[in-house]
Amino acid sequence: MFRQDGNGKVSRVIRVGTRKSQLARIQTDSVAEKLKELYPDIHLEIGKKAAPLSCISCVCFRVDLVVHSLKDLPTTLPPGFTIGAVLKRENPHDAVVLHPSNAGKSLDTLPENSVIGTSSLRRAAQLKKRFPHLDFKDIRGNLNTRLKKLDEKNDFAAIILAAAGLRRMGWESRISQILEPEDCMYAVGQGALAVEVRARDADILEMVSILHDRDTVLRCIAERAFLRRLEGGCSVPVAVHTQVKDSQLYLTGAVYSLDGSNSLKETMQVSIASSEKVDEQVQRVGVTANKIPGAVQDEAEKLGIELADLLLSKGAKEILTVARQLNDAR
Ligand code: DPM
Repeated sequence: MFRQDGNGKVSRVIRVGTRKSQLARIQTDSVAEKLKELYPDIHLEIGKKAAPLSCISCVCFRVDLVVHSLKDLPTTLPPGFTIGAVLKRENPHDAVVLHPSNAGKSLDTLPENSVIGTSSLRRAAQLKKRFPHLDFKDIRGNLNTRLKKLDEKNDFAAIILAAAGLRRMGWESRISQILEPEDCMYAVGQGALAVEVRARDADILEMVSILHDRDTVLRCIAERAFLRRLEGGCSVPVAVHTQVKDSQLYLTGAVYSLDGSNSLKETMQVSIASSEKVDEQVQRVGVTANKIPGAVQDEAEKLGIELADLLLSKGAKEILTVARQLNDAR
């Protein structure tokens, strides 16, 4: 679709889908702004209609791309869709947001039986083990709702949220503590934004691919391959930590029982020294990154699979099956 302005200048119209929440709008706007800077001649139309995952097939508002938090995207996308860009990861760690009455405290120094709000099995499992004096309760709703529930009631002493989401919302000043991997490892894909497009829209795919950040893509391919091999969805107690250093990609992955008493954690690494071989159109764990050498992406994917296989050989399947059953029965 094209659009003509008052001076007769023609520009391509790119339709961008978004969701209602403030975080979704902020994330969509930030990617739209980047695209606008890189391609001044396009006209971006940001849809008001809600566009859930892969609603880009909806005829009602046929959008060209949708911005998501990568951690909310399944490791296998519905046929016809792909992640055309994974943007440079922000702080991937979890953060503690305290009730104002607890200012100055940390998870360590909060009183016995203080209630911590999170509905993430991954966070609860790790933190229960590490901070046994604390209680954990579900807290639901979008970020605005959660912060309101924390501040305006006395139900929670603190809540745990992703640092990246807090920063995007402009609430960085509420972060009292960033959780280090020793306390709590993050979720697969956490802190990275993803642009979902139609796999066959070659023009759009090419347009957004410039947004890819190489290190983030490789880390997230490894993390997603790990999660997929474990057959974990977005709501299993699985956590990761990745690093790129001296052309090596390091992946630490772990699985937990719901109370964290039982866990498996291992680290593996692989060389990702650059190779010149250009990639064809291949999707790996839902990601298409044509400009990043395919051989290196393959290494990242293999790393995730091999680490998962190592944990599976040590009993990861049993831990996750029990966790899933107990959680479903709650
Ligand atoms: C997923 C989880 C949560 C979100 C599970 C997990 C947290 C749910 C909760 C898969 N998606 O992390 O173990 O706290 O009850 C979500 C957030 C962001 C993306 C908010 C958050 C923003 C950060 C980002 C919800 N999805 O985790 O605080 O882009 O990574």
